[in-house]
Amino acid sequence: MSELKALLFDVDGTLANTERDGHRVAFNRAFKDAGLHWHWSVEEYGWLLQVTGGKERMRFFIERRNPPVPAGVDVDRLIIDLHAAKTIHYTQLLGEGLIPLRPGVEQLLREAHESGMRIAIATTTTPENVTALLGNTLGAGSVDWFEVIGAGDVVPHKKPAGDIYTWVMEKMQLAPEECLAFEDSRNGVLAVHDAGINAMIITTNDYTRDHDFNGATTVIDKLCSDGQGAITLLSGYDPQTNCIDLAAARRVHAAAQGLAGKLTA
Ligand code: XBP
Ligand code: MG
Repeated sequence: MSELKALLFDVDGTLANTERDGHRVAFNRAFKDAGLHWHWSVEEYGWLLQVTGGKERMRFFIERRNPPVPAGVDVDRLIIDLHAAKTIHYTQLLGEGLIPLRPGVEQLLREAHESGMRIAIATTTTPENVTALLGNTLGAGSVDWFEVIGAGDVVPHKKPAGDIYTWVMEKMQLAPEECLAFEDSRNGVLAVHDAGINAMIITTNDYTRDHDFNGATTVIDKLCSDGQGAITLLSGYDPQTNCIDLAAARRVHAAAQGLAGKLTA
């Protein structure tokens, strides 16, 4: 059996609930600044989340919803400019400190960092957004806890393709069976599997609760119990804990390899 050597984290929806009150709000501000009469409601944004990547999501919106686009505007240019403006709005929103990490995330990251467990990021979002989230929640310097940050356009195909996970593992010289991934969405599950990784913990959120998580090792509603209650196991292997720490992460990793219960301390 392969030993667990690294934890690979998705960002949006997994480390923090960034989509509804972060990315969505930033997109709407960018649309307004550009004089566009576009607005993404909470519900509409849930539908748009089927496409990962902000630029790709705007293109999908234009193609499928046919919103008013000023005459003579080059759509490719418009998307690039809107996305740049959106990134500025998003990082400003994070700077206001209104988007916290999800329960248990800081605890697990700190334990991993302090004990020398290798950690990395595998996300479709823009690199500046990752740095801003980590800096504004865990503090300046926390970005250095991560051996590799795989983000945004560094790979040609975003999730559900596995490219970003493959890119991260190549940089870290890791095999898929040495990794445990943390995701929150169906696109995340598909990306993790496409990269050949079997072990994964899903933490659901309001936008992803009803997704198909078939193939995930453990599906729970949060990493740790909080003021709202205990962890609920939604499907898969029961990590038998109220907080996913490194010991629980190792159990899930072992379970994914079909060796649940055989792991020695
Ligand atoms: C995250 C995304 C991203 C963000 C926006 O997906 O889909 O597109 O919504 O980021 P995942 P950018 O959590 O599966 O990585 O606008 O910076 O692309
Ligand atoms: Mg996500």
